[in-house]
Amino acid sequence: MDKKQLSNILDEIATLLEIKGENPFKSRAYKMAARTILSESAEPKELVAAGEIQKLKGIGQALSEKITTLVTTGKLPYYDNLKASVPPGLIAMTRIPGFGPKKINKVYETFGIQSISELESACNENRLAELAGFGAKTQTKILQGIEFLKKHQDRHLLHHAETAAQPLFKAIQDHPKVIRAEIAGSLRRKKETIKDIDIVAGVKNEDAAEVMQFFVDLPEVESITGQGTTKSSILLKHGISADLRLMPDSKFPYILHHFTGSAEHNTALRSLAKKQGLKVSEHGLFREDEQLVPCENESDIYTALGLDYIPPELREDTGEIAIAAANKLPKLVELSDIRGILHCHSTFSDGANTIEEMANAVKAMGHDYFGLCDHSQVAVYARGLQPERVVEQHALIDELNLKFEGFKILKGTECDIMSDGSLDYSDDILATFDFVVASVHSNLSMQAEEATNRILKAISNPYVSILGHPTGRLLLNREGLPLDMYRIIDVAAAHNVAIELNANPHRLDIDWRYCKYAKEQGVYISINPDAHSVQGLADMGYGVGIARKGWLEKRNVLNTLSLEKITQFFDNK
Ligand code: DGT
Ligand code: CA
Ligand code: ZN
Repeated sequence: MDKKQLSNILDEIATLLEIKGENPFKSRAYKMAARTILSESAEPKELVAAGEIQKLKGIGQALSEKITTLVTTGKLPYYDNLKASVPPGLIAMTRIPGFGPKKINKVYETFGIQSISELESACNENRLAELAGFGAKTQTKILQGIEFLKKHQDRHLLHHAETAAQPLFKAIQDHPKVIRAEIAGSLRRKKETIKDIDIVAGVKNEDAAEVMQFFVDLPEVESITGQGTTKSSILLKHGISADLRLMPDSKFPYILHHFTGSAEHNTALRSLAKKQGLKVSEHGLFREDEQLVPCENESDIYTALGLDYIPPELREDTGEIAIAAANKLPKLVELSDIRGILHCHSTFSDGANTIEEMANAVKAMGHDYFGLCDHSQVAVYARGLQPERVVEQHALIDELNLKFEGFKILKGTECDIMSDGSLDYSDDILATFDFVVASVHSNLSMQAEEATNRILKAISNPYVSILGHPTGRLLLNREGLPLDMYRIIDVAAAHNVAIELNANPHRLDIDWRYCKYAKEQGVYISINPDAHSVQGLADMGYGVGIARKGWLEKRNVLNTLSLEKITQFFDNK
């Protein structure tokens, strides 16, 4: 059990305790322990072996014993019993946006509500409006949350799908009878949410049944929803479905291409092929006389259609086919183009690692700079920095910077954008930072016009260099502000403000669909992990995937600039 798994279980215990209405101190202790475990550099197994668990902050004897049992046996009777004692419908309710365990406990205790559909009926009958701590507004919010959940419940976040897909894919790829294999579908196209995992593989005909049997027998499989020799479908223990498609290896390029999609890209490609007297499908690329056009890989398929190779991320039918025909596809940004990391948090606000730990980790990634951006004062829930703490932090950064050579910590802030578009620090405080990221965290249920004006006012402040996670959305959880993003990009261009592509897989905000427009207007996109711990830095990969979906090249991404160039950009503000 790694620290992520352990920390998830501890978090789940905290939630279960809250749903049961137990002593809040108890659930808080589990929540804190979950965070502590995550912020440790050592894995739980090592900590247990060294007898270090109990020495960790906030972990007493009882908790340390439970953690030890979990880590050494992979099980914990206390956890199993706790889970069994809570009706499953109550646990399902935790997925309703804005409906937390405390409220779940309240409706259960008061009305005996045990499922989402019972909750929905109670709201429709106006029964929650009178309940203390609820009210008509909360009731409407719950109904909206249930609607949202219904709309999105069959989709999964990119990182969850990827975590679920990797061991599966690896097992198939390593199978001795598999000639080649690839992940296809929306996962290969790096979509921000995924309905199901698609894997394709080339095998010899006579091996197909054996490989399929191996697939459905994998330990990750919860249930089998279909089994054949060319296609099988399973439900994973993660709750995500996966399809495996097998073909003779000579057909591999065609199935890989077809099942990578998108369906819209395939349709557009099919009509282009038709004009050339060709037919393209999962079965192959055929001439009018039904002769197969031999292709060894995907690239050959595009070549046969007179196109440059189109990277999977671009296959969304947003103009990529015409551009590929004109040999004008962009050279998409890559993770190795990144020169520095901006917008991260430290223990000064709500991060789990110190500034020094974060900076060292960024330096170890081979980067040239690290832009720290702790929260501003209004963000009390995140221990936002009062002006005196800013001064203290800057002194510490100056001291740390003396130790580095060819690397620099930049003094940034993630300054809250207030409801009226003003900023949470006065201009004289903002002036003391090297750069300012301005973000919204509160009052996210505004109408489009008011919300857009709020952002426009904020980015018109001369100290703002980057607009952070513009809408404040949480994927599959809350919509965020309904912004007129084109107007915002126009104004950002006029004021020379960069826009963040927040790489946290729960956000991925700015949405990739707007990146091409930003690129055309000459607005820099800054790919920022918004990391709250050293582990969070790895989210950069998701950000780069989304940037590629948005057609971005190295020159469009702010943090591909050298330290000298980015300092110039910030100083010009
Ligand atoms: P999702 O919804 O996240 O699973 O997205 P995809 O793109 O993975 O969609 P999926 O799993 O339904 O199908 C995988 C690919 O198979 C899809 O990207 C293109 C191809 N495909 C599936 N259905 C159709 C179809 O009706 N027409 C065409 N042209 N292609 C299809
Ligand atoms: Ca899929
Ligand atoms: Zn933020």
